[in-house]
Amino acid sequence: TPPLRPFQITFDAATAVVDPAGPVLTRRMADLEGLFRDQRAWQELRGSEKVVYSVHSSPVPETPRELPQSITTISPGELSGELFMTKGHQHPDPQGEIYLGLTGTGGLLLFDGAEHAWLDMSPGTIGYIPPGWAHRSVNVSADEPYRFLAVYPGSAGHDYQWVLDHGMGARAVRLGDAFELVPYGG
Ligand code: PAN
Ligand code: ZN
Repeated sequence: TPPLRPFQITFDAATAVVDPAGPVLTRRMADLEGLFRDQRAWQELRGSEKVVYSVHSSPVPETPRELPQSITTISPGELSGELFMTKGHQHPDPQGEIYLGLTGTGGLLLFDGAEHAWLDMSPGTIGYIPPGWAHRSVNVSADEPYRFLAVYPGSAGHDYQWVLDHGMGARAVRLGDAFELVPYGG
């Protein structure tokens, strides 16, 4: 592929439309196997058409030295109290990443294999993900989508099995009008 020329990308924070557009990914319950605490409830809903989250990417490719970007939108919702979330992953080539909150309220759960961390995210917040920290995003609002922009090194890669093997250190669970973090296994 020829080197990229400088170009402009516009996005609409209200709709997640990226122009020019790259790949769009849609995640439903069926795509989230083994991630929610209540596996029985997940089984019952695995055929659901409801979109848990979507990812709109720009056309910048995931290749070394490039800086791809994507906008993730997580629907409001929960499964047996556990808030709607992304799968979460580790970058096999440990490199940093930044998230910028666009709309709604959410959280960035990070886990380095021993310790977890939580960053509150809202419009204007930059969440910094240091190299070596697995990361998952959560929508903490009961009625509004949570949307953020991610910028990451094109050679970082995405390891989803790591989260299935190691967990994320904690889970975000609804508690009245708010939420709490509970131990991953509990
Ligand atoms: C983000 C994530 C995006 C979707 O662009 O890929 O929010 O989450 P999952 O990839 O965990 O399904 C990012 O962190 N890229 O590196
Ligand atoms: Zn990432």
